[in-house]
Amino acid sequence: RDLAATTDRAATSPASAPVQTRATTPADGSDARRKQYRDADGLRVPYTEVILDNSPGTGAANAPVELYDTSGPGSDPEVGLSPLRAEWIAARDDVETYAGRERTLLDDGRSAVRRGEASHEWRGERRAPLRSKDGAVVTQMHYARKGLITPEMRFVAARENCAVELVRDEVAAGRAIIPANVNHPESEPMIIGRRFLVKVNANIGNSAVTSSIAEEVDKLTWATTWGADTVMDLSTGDDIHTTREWIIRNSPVPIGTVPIYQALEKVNGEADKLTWEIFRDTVIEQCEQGVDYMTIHAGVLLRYVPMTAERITGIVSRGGSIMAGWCLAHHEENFLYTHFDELCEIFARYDVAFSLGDGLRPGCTADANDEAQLSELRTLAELTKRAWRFDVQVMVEGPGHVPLDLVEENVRLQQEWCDGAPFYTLGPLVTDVAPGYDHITSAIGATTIAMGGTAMLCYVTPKEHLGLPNRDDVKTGVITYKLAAHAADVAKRHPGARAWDDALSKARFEFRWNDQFNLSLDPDTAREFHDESLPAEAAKTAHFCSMCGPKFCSMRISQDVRDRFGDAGAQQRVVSESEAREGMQQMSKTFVELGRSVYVEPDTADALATPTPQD
Ligand code: IRN
Ligand code: FE2
Repeated sequence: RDLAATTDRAATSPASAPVQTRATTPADGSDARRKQYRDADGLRVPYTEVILDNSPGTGAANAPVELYDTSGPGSDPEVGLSPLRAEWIAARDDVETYAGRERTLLDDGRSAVRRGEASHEWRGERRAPLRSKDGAVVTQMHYARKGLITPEMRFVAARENCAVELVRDEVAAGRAIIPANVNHPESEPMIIGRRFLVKVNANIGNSAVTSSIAEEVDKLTWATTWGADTVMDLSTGDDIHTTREWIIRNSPVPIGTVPIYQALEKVNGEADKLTWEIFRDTVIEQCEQGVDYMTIHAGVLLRYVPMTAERITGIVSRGGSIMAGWCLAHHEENFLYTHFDELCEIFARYDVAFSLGDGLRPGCTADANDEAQLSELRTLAELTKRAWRFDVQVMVEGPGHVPLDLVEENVRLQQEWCDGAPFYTLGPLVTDVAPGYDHITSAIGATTIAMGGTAMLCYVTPKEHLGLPNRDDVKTGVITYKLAAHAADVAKRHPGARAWDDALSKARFEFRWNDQFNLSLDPDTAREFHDESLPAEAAKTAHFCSMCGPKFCSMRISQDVRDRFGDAGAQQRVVSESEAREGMQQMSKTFVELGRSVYVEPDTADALATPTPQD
């Protein structure tokens, strides 16, 4: 095929086709996948556009594909992102800055990155923290329940391609949340709920052995580039506040944290020294910085702790074990539980969402769905309803490690007990025998639980149980979870979800290799794998790949059938019976000539509608 023909789309695509064409597209397709914005009633809503090949011989018109985009507009780490939502927040006229207090970054962090090789100055805008006026409630749930439609809801609806009323109704009912702290105006609103696309969270953060702040910001950007919908900063150790500040200022996605980790740092790691006051102040500090949701392990009740005694792996949650340790040391009820209403009042003033922690989640398949886990879930259900009384948004965290046959029960019980509050699970891993591959053992469980209605999946990287994920692990984790989430969307028949698959399948069938790469979750890897064996540019239009070679390609054979009976890609022409018989005999002959070792995909065999040589 003439490669030059691909350079002028406008001239070659059928005039009547609803295809957006551009004058030139490089043959390697590198410019064909790019970030775009669509205007939704004055809001600039991001998406990834994939322009497809419409040169002659590619079959029917291939309209551009629009994909959900999480990557944000990009930022200089020392300046941060511009505050997209600042005007929306100000226009509601229900928040105020409070005098004399500026972000701690400006007090202790003026020199900012202390750990990286270079020391960087913060050069971005200095904004004082906001909180609601007179203790007012400023949550998206509050507005939704009052029947108000916020720009955040409109933005979400445009991103999800759904009616804004659906967004408002689901948020009002507590079945979805829009994590959107008033102090994180840089974020592009997104929604977590079972009626919407399944979301993926990526955890980053330095720990004891540590990485620099610059590296953590880089991991954030890297994670959102590959599609992370939210990022949790689980940093421990020094510089926790400054690291988080840089992450939030540069994050286009909601940021979550587990504040008990920082509270524990403040008491030098001695859990029994923790107090409600230390914890509360840590929470307020993080609310002021702009953390959008926080994991709160308030369901680890004193009386549940002994239920873990007989387990193989006891308590595996970090937060869970801190709280269990505190409860046992004091022989008192968990202070997160006893002070829960005060937490609700604080969260309501900033619009911070609860992520009710599953501190007693199973840490191995043997411990799944046991009394400790399910008792905690009942308490999380009670706390969900308590938070809703304050109009505070809630999601509920789930396991963990669960054998595949017990996975579905987890989401069923959570949805039933928590009145449909979004479920947010860590995998679950469906077997314990594959360290090094736990992104896969967990993606199996994650797909299943998402298909059952889980709204967000916390990724697991190949380093799970083994070490701190590096950049490659973050990418592998995100891509693995994006495919789990999308597989669930498709299985749920989420409106529009399969269109992406169909576009890629059609590109595959028509040997539009660049289109296949550009439509992939990970175009780089797809292109790299293909080029490993067939690097030549001409191979990007070749009607085979190196897997089967030119002779044995089932896709090519199917195409030949179409060519024989009708125009490729067009509606199949009605053929007379004798014509069909003749064609089938011809194909049968071709098959016999190719030999019995040819493997034909079952669907391809169907498409051929002819006896294979084996028959
Ligand atoms: C998600 C679902 N269940 C647990 N998670 C995540 O686990 C949670 O959101 C946080 O990112 C991480 C650490 O939790 P623990 O170990 O402190 O419970
Ligand atoms: Fe684990």
